[in-house]
Amino acid sequence: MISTAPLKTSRSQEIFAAAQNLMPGGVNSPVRAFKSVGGQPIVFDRVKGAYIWDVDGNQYIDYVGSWGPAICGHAHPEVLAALAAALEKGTSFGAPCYLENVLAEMVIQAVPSIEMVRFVNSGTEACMAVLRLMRAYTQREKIIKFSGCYHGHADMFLVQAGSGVATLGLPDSPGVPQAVTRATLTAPYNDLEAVKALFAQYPNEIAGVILEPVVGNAGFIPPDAGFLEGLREITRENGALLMFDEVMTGFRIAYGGAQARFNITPDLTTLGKVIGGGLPVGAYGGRREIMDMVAPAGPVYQAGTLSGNPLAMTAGIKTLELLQRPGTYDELERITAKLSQGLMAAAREAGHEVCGGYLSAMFGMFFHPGPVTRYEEAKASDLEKFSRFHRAMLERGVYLAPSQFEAGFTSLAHTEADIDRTLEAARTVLSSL
Ligand code: KE4
Repeated sequence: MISTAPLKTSRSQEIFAAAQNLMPGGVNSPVRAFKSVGGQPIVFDRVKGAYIWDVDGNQYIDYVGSWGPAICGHAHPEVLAALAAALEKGTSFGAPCYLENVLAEMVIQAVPSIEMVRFVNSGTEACMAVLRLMRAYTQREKIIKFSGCYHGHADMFLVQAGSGVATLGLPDSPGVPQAVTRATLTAPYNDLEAVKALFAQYPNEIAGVILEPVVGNAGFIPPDAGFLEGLREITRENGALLMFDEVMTGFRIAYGGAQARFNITPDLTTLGKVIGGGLPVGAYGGRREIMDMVAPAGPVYQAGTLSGNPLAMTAGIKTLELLQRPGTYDELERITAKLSQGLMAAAREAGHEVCGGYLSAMFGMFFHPGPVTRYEEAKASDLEKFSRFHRAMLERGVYLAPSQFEAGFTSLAHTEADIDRTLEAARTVLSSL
């Protein structure tokens, strides 16, 4: 049954209260604590398809999708069946396994920039490793990232990062040595002149540029026309590398990622989320001459106990097989367009100034007259109104990402009826927000 206000959350409250004595903030990842939207964080019990249920039995239409992995719908029967079979053979080998070849070949065939790939266990690990590789290959130390972009929680990226860092207002987390962040330069997203200026200021010192080709960690912010092409040209002119962090956009914006959709070939790419089908997988890959530097083929060290484990490989393989089915991305684009356009129309009809949009199965909306082309503008949106919107939608059975500085995610399991029900709830909420 889809929830209606007010939510019964007594069991969530009980469990969350106990959790706060066991784990920092009661969570294992900050954004889950609802700090930026306020109100009682929800403790969940199970997921299936487009839905998620909390421990009080409330059902929600889920637009978080575990932050990206659930693009085929949660607990897809074919993924579960493949995992059940794989479980019979054990959970981890810590040794080469054929399934790693299978997923590696699928990723290499799908992603234009990847000639060779290394699997790790999270997006953070992938971004950490690829940065080490960029520095080793170029023998330069500085990197350029963009304010509001999030590349996991490794020290060198926690400079004007997005996602939970933005949510918590921790532009430079305590504990991050200045010596580390000194080599991290930042520019506003969509600002090519700022990037050119940094290269002019630090000639021959910048190993490369790392970015989310479509931003999902400052809210949803797509690249301006020419931005990605401009970065490709500037990095080439300066002997620097271009790295697309496609942990979120990979296999979501298109089967080949944002780089396929925008027809840009970066030197290196990171992946995560979808390629694990809900189990812990990250990956980095790119040109063979660069990847050949990674141990044990080359001197750049990186390792991981559970990297390439058979369960995660199995879930990833089955998920990509499902995504290869004809019409998948047309359907994702169609259902997401209806949702995104419907949400903004409902907001405008209720007199709210909003902007936003969607690309394939990723969407976002700011309470801001627009345009929002960079994090600085996103921060100027009406965050308080977003918090009220989020809570009211939750009480009507719609689970949106609990922060303005996140994106929304649809899946192949979201139906017309789910979208209609979401828009009906939005019209009710927005008319009295
Ligand atoms: P993980 O270490 O969380 O697997 O990946 C880090 C990462 C790297 N790059 C991009 C573009 C990402 O979006 C992420 C992680 N995304 C967040 C959601 N904005 C994960 C959710 C969370 O932190 O709980």
